[in-house]
Amino acid sequence: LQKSPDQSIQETTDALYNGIPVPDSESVISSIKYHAEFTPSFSPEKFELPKAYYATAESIRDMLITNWNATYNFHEKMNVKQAYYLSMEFLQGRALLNAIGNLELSGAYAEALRKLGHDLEDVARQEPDAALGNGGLGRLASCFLDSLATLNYPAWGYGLRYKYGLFKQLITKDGQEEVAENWLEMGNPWEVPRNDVTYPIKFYGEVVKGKDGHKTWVGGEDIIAVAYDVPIPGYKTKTTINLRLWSTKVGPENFDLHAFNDGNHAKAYEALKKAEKICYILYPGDESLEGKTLRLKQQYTLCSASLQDIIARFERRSGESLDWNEFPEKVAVQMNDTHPTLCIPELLRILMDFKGLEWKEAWEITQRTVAYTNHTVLPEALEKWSLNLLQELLPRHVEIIKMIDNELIHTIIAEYGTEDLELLKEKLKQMRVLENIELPASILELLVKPEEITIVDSLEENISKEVTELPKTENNDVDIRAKVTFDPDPKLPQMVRMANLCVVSGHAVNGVAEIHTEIVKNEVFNDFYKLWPKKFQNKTNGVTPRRWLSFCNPELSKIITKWTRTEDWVLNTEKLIELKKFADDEELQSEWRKAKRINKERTVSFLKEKTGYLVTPDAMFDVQVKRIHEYKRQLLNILGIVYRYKKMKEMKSDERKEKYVPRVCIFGGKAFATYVQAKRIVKFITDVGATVNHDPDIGDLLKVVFVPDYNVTVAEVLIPGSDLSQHISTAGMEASGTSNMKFAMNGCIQIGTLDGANVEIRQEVGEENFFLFGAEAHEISGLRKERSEGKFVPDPRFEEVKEYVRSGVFGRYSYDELMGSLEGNEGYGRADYFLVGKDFPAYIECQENVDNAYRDQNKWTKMSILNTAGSYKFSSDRTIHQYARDIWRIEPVVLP
Ligand code: B1N
Repeated sequence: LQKSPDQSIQETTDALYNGIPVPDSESVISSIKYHAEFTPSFSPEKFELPKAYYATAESIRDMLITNWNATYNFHEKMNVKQAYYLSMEFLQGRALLNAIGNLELSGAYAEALRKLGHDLEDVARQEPDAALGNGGLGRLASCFLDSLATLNYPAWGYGLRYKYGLFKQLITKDGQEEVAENWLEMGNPWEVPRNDVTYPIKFYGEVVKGKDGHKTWVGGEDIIAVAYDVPIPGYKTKTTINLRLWSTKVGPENFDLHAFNDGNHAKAYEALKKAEKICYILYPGDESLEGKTLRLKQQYTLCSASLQDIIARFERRSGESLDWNEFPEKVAVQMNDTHPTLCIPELLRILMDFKGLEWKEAWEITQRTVAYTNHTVLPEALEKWSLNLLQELLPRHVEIIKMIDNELIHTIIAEYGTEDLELLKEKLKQMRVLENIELPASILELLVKPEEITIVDSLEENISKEVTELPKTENNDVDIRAKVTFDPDPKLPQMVRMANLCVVSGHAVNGVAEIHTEIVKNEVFNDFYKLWPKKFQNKTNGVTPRRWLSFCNPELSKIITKWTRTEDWVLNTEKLIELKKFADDEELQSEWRKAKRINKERTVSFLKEKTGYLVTPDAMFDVQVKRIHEYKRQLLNILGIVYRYKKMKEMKSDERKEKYVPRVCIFGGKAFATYVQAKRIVKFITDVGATVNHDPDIGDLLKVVFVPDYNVTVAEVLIPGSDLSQHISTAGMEASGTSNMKFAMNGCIQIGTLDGANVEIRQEVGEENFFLFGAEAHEISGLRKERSEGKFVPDPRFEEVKEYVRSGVFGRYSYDELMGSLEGNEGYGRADYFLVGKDFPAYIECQENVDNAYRDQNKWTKMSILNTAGSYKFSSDRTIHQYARDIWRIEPVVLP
């Protein structure tokens, strides 16, 4: 080794610090060589893959840590307000090329590795995906981190370090199979274990009240949360923020040495196992309710550890001048959906039980600190936890949640008055945090005349006292009691509604696309919207243009830079609008098509490798990739394909070639393991592929490919290489969608419904550059009603396609159940709840328009260019600026 590692790192980082963008490849080489030699997890043989990857990653990590430290120290010194993004999911994908790209070191690293006998791309392919998330919600969190760092905002992410991320999907003859993926197996070069950053976490136990009235939560199970930091580099900036992921362990006192000495090893390790289990695995449900104790323990671990950490930092930074009322001026906590709701009672608990604040003060501080993002209106995805389970696991938090519920009840009574008790009762029932639980006694006291009933205890005592304990008198307070209270239905569980808790406690509530926010305000949380209209805001999602255009599509990026005459679009996507001017330019069009062709060829090799199918890049690539869910309507897509296939089969060869544009229909996505209907859809798609792809009549006119194990890395290949992308959810059900934005950026044209961010994408790219079809959100409930009353008359083409499937052309696996779910037939599914039948005719007609448009390649290319141009709005930089300004009230801090 020519140079000491310190020397070479210093030179590389000095170069960065002094604004010299490209350190020479020699210093990169010595840094890589150093790690190849001294990174202990590899045997000192030849410099081969995957060792070359780990050494390269470690060398980049050194630079990230230098910048991370500089950022941390500067934020600490400036003591500015900081935002914390709490999320149960971060879907980071691979980090190497992203970090190299953000540091603008692609050239130096490519050259250094070449000299060492490797190709940078090959080296990068060694990295496993960090899949600590299910889909859009987790990926959004990761895009936000990239934007926060890039825009120099003082902000951190907090999450959990799952040992196993999202399962790996295998596609077999039986459909989807799930396998655990151990992404940490070879070590994770991107994390820094902070063995000194630990916090105690408690479960179970009981609440005791001291003589002074002070509450303490004692006993139970104690574990320790330990921090793992992942540096997140910004693009073209030194700012490197932190993603702090918690893992769990137990202290030495929990190892039962006596049991071990007695030979009872299972007992000796019991506590250890329990603690480790918490961060073992990501819950693979996407928009489904999974009321398991382990999930609740995960949520609480995230909330408790993060809040303790945030509070410790606040205290340290405040020093002598500590003032808790200043807390919301220094801290903004964003809850990514309701999964981190427990940070509300946790913050209150710490403030009251440890910092000695009174309820009123603590409640006000909490409200000014936290804000909530809603990501779904599907009723089955709105989290509720059983009160009994919460009571057992977190008894002190239940007391606090009851106090919040109590505050809310007061607000509701103040709003609706006591004139119309029926109305009041209804509103209480719908809006309370606690579901199916009698009103607290203190509330009743408010409602009946004070001289008739006297209750002496304090507020906090009363809230747990049940109404039934009240003395019954003969006069009309009994009446009132009967009118406003209700006996909890013993057959129904008593629940805590997490979304209501978030809406009451947060100073801001936001939806993730305009149409979604309207539904949140006017339907799902309408009662709350009427109470606090100013709380509700829209923050349309976005995606990072670094990962999702610049790095994943270098071919197109070069062209964009050439025609906008600047690289600035990577930081300022409004520059993309510039492309509009040249949408008809033949030279640009020809370059644009060439880039698409190269990307499609990359997809061809990828599909060959992953599925064995060899497809032609001459065909239109028509892609639907997202989690498999009935509301996303992969079933509509595949039935459209089946209909097309049937029609093709009915034609003569010449006629067929005349009428249809060759297509490769690509699907990808994972189904929740216990979501039977979603798994049937996967199986159905692969069965259709197996028939169609081997049909000699059809040849290259139609291919149907299911890409196994769809993840961030797969998306980075498929999105740049597709022509058409499908976003066809039942209107009103997809909160936003974010892949629609990625496809638009990469010049793919969409076929879609007026749902989620599609509405805004269509507005920006222009109606004529978007294939729209289907029922609109405001029509859906009427259509469902019509359906359930048996008034819906299906289009004959829909009947025809179902009949064709049932006839057994694609085999006979479970198709009765699948097709049956589309009937207004009680026996199966939900009587086409997602309105596939209603939208089917409009969909297949719209697909004919797509074919016609594609035949005119100049027109299509123009549409493609205008999609990229119109995608400027969907940068997560824009979204993050809006959160920073409207919700968090934080300012960028540029490092000197
Ligand atoms: O969040 C994305 C949106 O773009 C999508 O439209 C939306 O479907 C997605 C429970 C969820 N909503 N809810 C979830 C994820 C995991 C889980 O355990 C619910 N994911 C979304 C980003 O806004």
